[in-house]
Amino acid sequence: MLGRFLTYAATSFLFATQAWAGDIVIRVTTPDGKPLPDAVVLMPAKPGGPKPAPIDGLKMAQAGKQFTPFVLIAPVGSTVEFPNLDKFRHHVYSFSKGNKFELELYGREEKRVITFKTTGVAALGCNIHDQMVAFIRVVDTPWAAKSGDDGVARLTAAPDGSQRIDVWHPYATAKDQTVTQTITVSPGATTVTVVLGIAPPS
Ligand SMILES: [Cu+2]
Repeated sequence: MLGRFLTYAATSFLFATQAWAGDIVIRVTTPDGKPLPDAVVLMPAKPGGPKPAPIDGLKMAQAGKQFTPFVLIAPVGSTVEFPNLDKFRHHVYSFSKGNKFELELYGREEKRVITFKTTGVAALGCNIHDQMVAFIRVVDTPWAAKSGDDGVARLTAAPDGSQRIDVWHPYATAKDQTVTQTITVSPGATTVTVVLGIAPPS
C-alpha cells in the first residue's frame, strides 16, 4: 500500500517538474563586466498563458529630493502609492503613453494612489525638482524581476524549454532599451549572463 502511494507521489512529482522546470538566474552586467542594478528581466507570457496578480499598495516614495526606488515593477492593474517623506512639496507626473498622470503639489505625510492599467514604462518626474527621475515598469507576465546591487535577477518556476527573456534598463543603449535573449530552461537552475550598454543622461 505504502509502495503504491510512493510510486504515485513520485509520478506526480515528475509530471509537475515537466511543466515547471526551474529557476533562471540572470546576471546583468555592463560591457566592462560590472554588475548592473535596476535592470528589469522578464519572460513574456505566451498568449493564453498565466497573468500576474495585481498588487495593491506598491510604493514609490519621495525622500531627499529623490524617488525611491529608482525602478519599480508593477504587474498590470496594480496600485502604487506615492508617499512624500520630505518636508517640502512635490508635484509628480508621468507623460508616458497609456500611463499619464499628474499628482498636483502635495506635502509631507500626504500620499496619493495611482492604478497602472497599461503595460509598458511610466517615466516619472517632478515639476519642482528636475533631478527627480524614476521608472515604473508595468508588466503583464508573472515572470519579472529586478536586478539587485549584485546585478542578479531571479525568475522562479519558469516553464521549461526554449524561452525568450527581455532585459530592460531605462538607460540601456539598445533599441527600446531592451536586450532580448533566447535561452533554454532546464530542470534546476539555469544561469545566463546578459550584457547591457548603458548611457545615463548627462
Ligand atoms: Cu519634487
